[in-house]
Amino acid sequence: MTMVEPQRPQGQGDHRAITASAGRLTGVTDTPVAPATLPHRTPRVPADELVARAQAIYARMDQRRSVRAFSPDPVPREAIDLAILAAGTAPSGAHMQPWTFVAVDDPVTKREIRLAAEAEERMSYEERMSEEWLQALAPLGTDWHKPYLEIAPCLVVVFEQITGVDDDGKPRKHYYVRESVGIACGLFISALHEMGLCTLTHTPSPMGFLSRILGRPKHERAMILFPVGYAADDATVPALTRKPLEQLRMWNPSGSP
Ligand code: IYR
Repeated sequence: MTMVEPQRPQGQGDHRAITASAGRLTGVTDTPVAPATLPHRTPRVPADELVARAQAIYARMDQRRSVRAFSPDPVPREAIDLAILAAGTAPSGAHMQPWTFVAVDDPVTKREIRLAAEAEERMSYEERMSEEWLQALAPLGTDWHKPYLEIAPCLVVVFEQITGVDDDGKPRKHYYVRESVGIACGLFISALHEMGLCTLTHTPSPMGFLSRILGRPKHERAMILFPVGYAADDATVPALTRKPLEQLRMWNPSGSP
C-alpha cells in the first residue's frame, strides 16, 4: 500500500495541538469555545492575469469528458490517493467532512461490482425507467451493460456519511451532506482530469449492493461510483455541446445597472 504524505502548507500548524493545549477543550464541557485561528494569505493576482488564468482554466475544464471506454492499463495507487486527498479539501457543513472514498483495483471485487450493477441497471432500463428518461438518455447511447466496471483499472466509490460516529460510538450529526459530498466529487473529477486520467459519474440505482460488497456501515450511503483510468485508444464520446454563457449565467437579474 502506497502511503501519501500530504505537504503541510507553510504557516499552517496543527489545530489539534492548539485545541488540546486549552484546558477547557477536553470535551468535558459542552460550552462552545472560539476556534483556534491561523493567518491566511492568498497572493493578490492582478486583474489581467486573473482573466488570463480564468481563460486557461476554462479551456482546460472544457476538455473534460465523461469516458465510458477505458484502457485496462494500471494507474498508480498514489495518483488515486492524491486525487482523493484533493477531493478531501472540499468545504463541508461544520467541517464534518462527511465522505468516505473506497478505492478498488482488485479484479475479483471489480467483477462482483460489475455483475451486481448490471443486474440493477438491467431492471432499471427494462422496467424502472420512464419512457421520457430513456429518451433523454438516447443521445448518450447508454444501456445496462457496464463493461467499464471491469476494464477500468480502478473503481472509486464515494459514500456520503448520513451521520458520523463520535468517540463513544454514538451518532454525530452531519450537515449539508449532499452538498458537501457533491463538491468533493467535483474536486475529485477535476483532480483526475488535471493529472490526465478519465472518469465517469456512474450511479447505478439503487446502490445498496455497494455497501454490501464493500462492507460499509449503515450510516454511509453510496452516492457515486467513479471508474478511473486512461481512456481507451479508440474511445469515443457523444457529440455534445455545452450551454453558452448566456444560457447558464445571469448578472443582476433585478435590473440594477
Ligand atoms: N444509471 C444509468 C442510467 C443513466 C442515467 C443518467 I441521468 C445518465 O446521465 C446516464 C446514465 C447508467 O449508468 O446507465
